[in-house]
Amino acid sequence: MQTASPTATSSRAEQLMQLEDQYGAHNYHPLPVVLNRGEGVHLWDVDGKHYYDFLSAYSAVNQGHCHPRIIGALTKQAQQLTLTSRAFFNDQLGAAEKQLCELFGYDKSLLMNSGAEAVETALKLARKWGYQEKGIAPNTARILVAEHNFHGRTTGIISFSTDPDSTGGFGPYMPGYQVVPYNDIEALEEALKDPHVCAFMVEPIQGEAGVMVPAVGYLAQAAERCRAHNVLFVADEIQTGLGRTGKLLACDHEAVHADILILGKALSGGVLPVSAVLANDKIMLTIQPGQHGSTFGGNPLACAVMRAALDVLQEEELAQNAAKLGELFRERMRQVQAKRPEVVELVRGKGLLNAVVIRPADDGRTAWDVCVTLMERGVLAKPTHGDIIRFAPPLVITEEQLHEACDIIEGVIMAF
Ligand code: IF1
Repeated sequence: MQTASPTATSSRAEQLMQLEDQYGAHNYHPLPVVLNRGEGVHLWDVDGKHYYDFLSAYSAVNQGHCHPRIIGALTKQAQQLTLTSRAFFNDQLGAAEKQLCELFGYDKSLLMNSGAEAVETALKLARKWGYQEKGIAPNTARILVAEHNFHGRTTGIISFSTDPDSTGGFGPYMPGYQVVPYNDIEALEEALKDPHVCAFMVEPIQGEAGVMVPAVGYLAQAAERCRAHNVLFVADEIQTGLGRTGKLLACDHEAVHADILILGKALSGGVLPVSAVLANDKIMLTIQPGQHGSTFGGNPLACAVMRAALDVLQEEELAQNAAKLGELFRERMRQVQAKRPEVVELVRGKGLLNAVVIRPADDGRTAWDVCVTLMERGVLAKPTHGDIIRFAPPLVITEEQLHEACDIIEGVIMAF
């Protein structure tokens, strides 16, 4: 694939960006590229320019854009039955729930739509369990979360965010949460002594915070400390799950089996919103009929898509590919760091969830400027928190495609 030459965005692209500016909320600041086609690791803009996708819609497109198996399942089911609501049974949900429970090793699953909805579901389950099983006094349950967490954008979830951009101006906040430092067992142990604590929810690797990988053993020790204090260990694997870090789940790197597992994003291969919460009966059955739900949760279309997305993940051995190519990517980036230590501060990640921290240039140019130049050269990535570029291509990427994209990234950094 020849690399794209730098070109100004066309009038068509400008026109489409202007539409969003005029008629859309300004809750994002996208890179100035207007996409209209995706296939595997490839994206094209309205002018036909090619890009390698190194964001994967924040790990929702692990199986690659428009995977034929998943699109096939979507179009077949879409012509048969898309939504019944849970007022009735349908012929897709039970089989989808079974596949989830057998693949991840839990008694039961509860299907929702967005990741935030699954996170809220997990928090409600943890509280219910705390009252009914742990005997915590009504309305006094507390949930521990990690500093620099990202679990979604609802008013409940941002109540325990430590990011001013996520919380500013949205108060008042939901009580019942306590923030503990990430990757700090002693601090967690201290907080766990509070008998009102029913759960500790954590990302196995903090994505939005900048791909913060905890010390080896942290997840296993945290889970063990939670068990010792009769507190639920809740893993938010919405971004790190489904092969992204080189294992089916990031928790698998430490053989941790979370009491409550939260999945989303690539659960549908990026085709439509599907999320899920998995737990064993003693937790899941604390919610009885009429106590939780959602209009689209567990709809037949989402179930058909999810089943195909999970099949693709396993049959194409995407976790294994992520492990192998992730090592290669970090090696390539460390070679660049060795050549330009004044530009590349550090490289970190696991599997194909990686980040390169860019030192701002003397003239004020930042990671954003690197991403704009990457875009012009045909690689799409987005900075987070100013100086960190997250690189997360679809897990279907080949070694040849990875090297081609690394050549582009190296070229941009060497010229930065
Ligand atoms: C945005 C971030 C990533 C997540 C984890 C729950 C959710 C997310 C670990 C909620 C969602 C998305 C949200 C999107 C950008 C992206 C993101 F930058 F916001 F933080 F990936 F890192 N748990 N992450 O990563 O899932 O409700 O979005 O389906 O809000 O800008 P959702």
